[in-house]
Amino acid sequence: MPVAKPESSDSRVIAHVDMDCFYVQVEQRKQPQLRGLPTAVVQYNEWKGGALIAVSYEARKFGVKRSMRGAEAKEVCPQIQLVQVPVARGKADLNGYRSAGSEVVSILSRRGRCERASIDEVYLDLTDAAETMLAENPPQSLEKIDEEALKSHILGLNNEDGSDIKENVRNWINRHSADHRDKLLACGILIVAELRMQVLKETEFTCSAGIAHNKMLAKLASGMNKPSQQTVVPSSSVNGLLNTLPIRKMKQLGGKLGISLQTDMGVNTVGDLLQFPEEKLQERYGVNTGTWLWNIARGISGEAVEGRLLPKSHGSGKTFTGPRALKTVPAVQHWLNQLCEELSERLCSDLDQNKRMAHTLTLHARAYKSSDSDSQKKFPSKSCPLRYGTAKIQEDAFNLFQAGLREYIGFYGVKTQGNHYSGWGITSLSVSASKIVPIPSGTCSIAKYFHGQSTSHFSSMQPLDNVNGEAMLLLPPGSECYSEVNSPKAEVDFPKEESWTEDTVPELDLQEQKDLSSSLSKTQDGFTQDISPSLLSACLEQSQNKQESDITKDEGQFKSEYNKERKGKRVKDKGTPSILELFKSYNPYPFGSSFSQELKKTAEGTDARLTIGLESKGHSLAEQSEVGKEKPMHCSSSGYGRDEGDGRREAWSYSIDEIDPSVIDELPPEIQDEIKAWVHPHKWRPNNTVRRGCKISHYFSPTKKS
Ligand code: DCP
Repeated sequence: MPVAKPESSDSRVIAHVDMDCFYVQVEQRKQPQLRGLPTAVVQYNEWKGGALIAVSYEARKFGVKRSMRGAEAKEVCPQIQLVQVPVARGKADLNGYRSAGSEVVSILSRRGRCERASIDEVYLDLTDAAETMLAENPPQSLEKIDEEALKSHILGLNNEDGSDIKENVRNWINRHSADHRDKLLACGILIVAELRMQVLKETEFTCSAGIAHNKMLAKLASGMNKPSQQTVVPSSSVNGLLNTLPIRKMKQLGGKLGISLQTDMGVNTVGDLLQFPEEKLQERYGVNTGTWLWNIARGISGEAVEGRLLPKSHGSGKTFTGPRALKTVPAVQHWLNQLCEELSERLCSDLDQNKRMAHTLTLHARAYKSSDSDSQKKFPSKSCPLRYGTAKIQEDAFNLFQAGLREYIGFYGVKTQGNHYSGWGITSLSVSASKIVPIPSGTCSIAKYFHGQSTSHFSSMQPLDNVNGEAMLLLPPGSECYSEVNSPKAEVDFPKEESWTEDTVPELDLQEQKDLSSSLSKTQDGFTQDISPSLLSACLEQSQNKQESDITKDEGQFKSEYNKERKGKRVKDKGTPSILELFKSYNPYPFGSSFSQELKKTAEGTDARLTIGLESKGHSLAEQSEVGKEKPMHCSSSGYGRDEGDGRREAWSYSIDEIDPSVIDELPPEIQDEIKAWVHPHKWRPNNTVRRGCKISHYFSPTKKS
């Protein structure tokens, strides 16, 4: 459900930048001979020339639409150039488009806080830049206003008297009598025009933009004048813009809520909402949604630009329409393996490049049953904690699928029909990784120790109440299953996610992505405490050699970002993040074993020890270890599945004196505090006996040699 957020300030300058016919532009950059020609990108599916997923503006003039297939487009525009989307693993490969989007983001983010909303859309908060310009270099002081800015469309600016449009825009920008908010927007016009020209210069792509005082209005405006133009919404023209706007066109009102407003309240345009007092809307839709509706009718939206250059989730999906529907379990498994392989690759590169880890794996599918009275039943989406490593993701995704299928066709259906066609078909499959959070810098080094070890799953997520019992039966032991079908979050309409690879079918894919992201992304809550170094190892395997230098290079920057983030969150966090928590999440023994940690301090101080060990079958290995001996301890793994049998784990035990204080700096700040608190009053002696400059990982080496 939408949530009303108070307007943080009514003098913000927000831009929404949307690339024009984005995939077409990317393909035209690769093949410059296509520039200026009617062109469309078709998806990977040769049936009737493939479905169009992006159409150039030249082709649109001929009536070519995204809903068409290639053959149909040729009928209305015989000279159309059809370019097939790149293909990998038998499906669309969107990596090229994704990185082209990143090029644009890196330029746009130079002038203000930047939120990447999808593969080709960005929000910018330009308030500071506009305030600075107004204070130091206001438009009136400029010798020349750039042509691109003069081409802006300013809503409410009357051009009907035949006067020179550009001259009107120039006057509007230069008005001395304008209020502060309009003056800021005038600066926004100049800044956005400049950014768009810079994008064109550096990437060869054109884009369009909306400039307003909030995200909602900026987004509405960006699509009003395309391609390669910008539209401005001064506050005086908000009512005019919203009055006639069909209610379902508003973000978050395309679904059930919009339908209810139309059918139950007779609201067809946003303006129609104005007649209802806030209390009435709250009565009908709840306090939050009621207030939100009351606000949007007046163009009020407090939603902040998030300052996020990276996607909130990664996903990989494919559609199997018509005769391509998957009708056997092995066929589904084959495709799931492909999708998971791609997802895993992306997760690893995200970890490698951005030091971020995802925590939740979700499987979505669309299905039909050929003979069923319950044909409306949806294939349930299923989630579980995400384990890194392609094989593990494949295994878990397949188990999620089986859980979903069992729920969809019934327990006995699955049992008796096995792999044979049994009247069901899968028309789309997707896997996604969400709850992506940055990893604190210290764990990079720690993670190296865990390289190659088997993993269990890790997650801070608590199972939902409505976990499906049957589904649980099919999940790997130790995995929780989260059913998203009944999740209240599923109704929230979220912007499409950036990092999707989908073999697209125009009529459903983006909406599906939105639906999916809505059910997943809302839970993203910044930092979590359950850092699981072993998860990292699966990816670190892939870039082991490179990693050493990368980590060293990035740690400083990452640490400073982490510290910055933590500063804001510390007060809010429930409980104190703890190194103990950190190690608790590394639990390779879901059954019968658990982690134990202890810090043994003695009054004398020199015997103080940091011990991190594993308990097995009720015995703490740390306890078995003779305090003072540094011999690593081992026990057998009883982890599930393919991890069985490879497990030998160690306990670590150090005298406080042996720990180089400098390595503590590698840990997240609250853990540093905690360790220092342990040591104090035992006294922390910086010039102790230890080797300075070694890494925290040294202390986790199974063959510690001091
Ligand atoms: N896309 C897709 N499947 C869809 C819709 C879009 O694969 N059903 C891809 C192709 C588009 C890109 O996403 O180029 C961005 O989508 P937009 O909706 O922003 O549309 P375009 O950028 O193509 O055109 P416009 O200039 O109208 O924004």
